Amino acid sequence: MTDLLPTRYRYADLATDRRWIDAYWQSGYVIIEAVFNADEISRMQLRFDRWYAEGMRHPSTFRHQNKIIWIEEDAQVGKIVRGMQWPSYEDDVLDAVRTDARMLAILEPLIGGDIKQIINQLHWKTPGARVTWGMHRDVRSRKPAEAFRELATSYVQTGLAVDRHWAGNGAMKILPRSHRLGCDAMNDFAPKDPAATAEKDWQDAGVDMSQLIDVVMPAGSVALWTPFTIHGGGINTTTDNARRLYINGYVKASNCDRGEWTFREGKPVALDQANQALVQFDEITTKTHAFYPGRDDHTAKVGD
Ligand SMILES: O=C(O)CCC(=O)C(=O)O
Repeated sequence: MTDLLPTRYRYADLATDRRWIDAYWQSGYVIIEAVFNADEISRMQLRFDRWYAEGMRHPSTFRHQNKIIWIEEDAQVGKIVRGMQWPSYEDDVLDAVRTDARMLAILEPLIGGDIKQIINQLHWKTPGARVTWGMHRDVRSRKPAEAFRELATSYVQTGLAVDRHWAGNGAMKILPRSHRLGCDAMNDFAPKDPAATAEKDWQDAGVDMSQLIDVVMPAGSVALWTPFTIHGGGINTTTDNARRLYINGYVKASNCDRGEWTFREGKPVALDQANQALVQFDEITTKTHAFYPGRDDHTAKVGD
């Protein structure tokens, strides 16, 4: 086997130490520390807290076009917000992060300067709650498949640590080099139990999980991984340490029929809340009102 390159770098070194680019393709992930500073992280934490509070005002999962806030009942701690998508239509702090020049500096060497975004997502692992995203490959969510061409080399997922992440507070796990493993039969795998880390399912499918790593990150770091990298899991077993992760998923624009434009020729593109792009919600142009998925009253007005 060729020598393995380091998978951990500092943002300030990226321009001179270009090994991170080959490391990403070689290992299916890299971790870049010190991308955002402490003041920026404090501002993001406040916005995460604001969205969490907004979520808690709803009786159940709430959708308004691309924006969705996932509410769950946890056996230990009761009602929680698990995550949300597309805060950036309404949140200037989070919006600025997804089009930040540092994000472009990380993305451009991997997928060029014409970029769309198909994920803009916040994850909370509330202390004591059994919240996890069982081990999986993101390819399972890139549907319909024909809308996502050359997925392996066109799509980069980024996860920004809005708190320090470590095993105790539920840091995500990654299986290095798992993007090249094959095991394609598991590409659509999602555990039936949303509280399962699902490591055993992959073992049962013949994947050696002994090299699994915790994606340990100081706040302000950004982890990158590919759509075929096996990742997920992690449970926050602390009683008082939040674990907030800001995920932005980017794609080479020419290879994707969905998503919001993010950079055109390396220049940021603003979102237009009134004209949202087709991303994952297929009824984006026909169901323009807010509603509670799974409830009878799909026209329920909320927030007033
Ligand atoms: O929030 C986490 O720890 C898991 C994230 C993840 O697996 C995903 O976004 O695909």
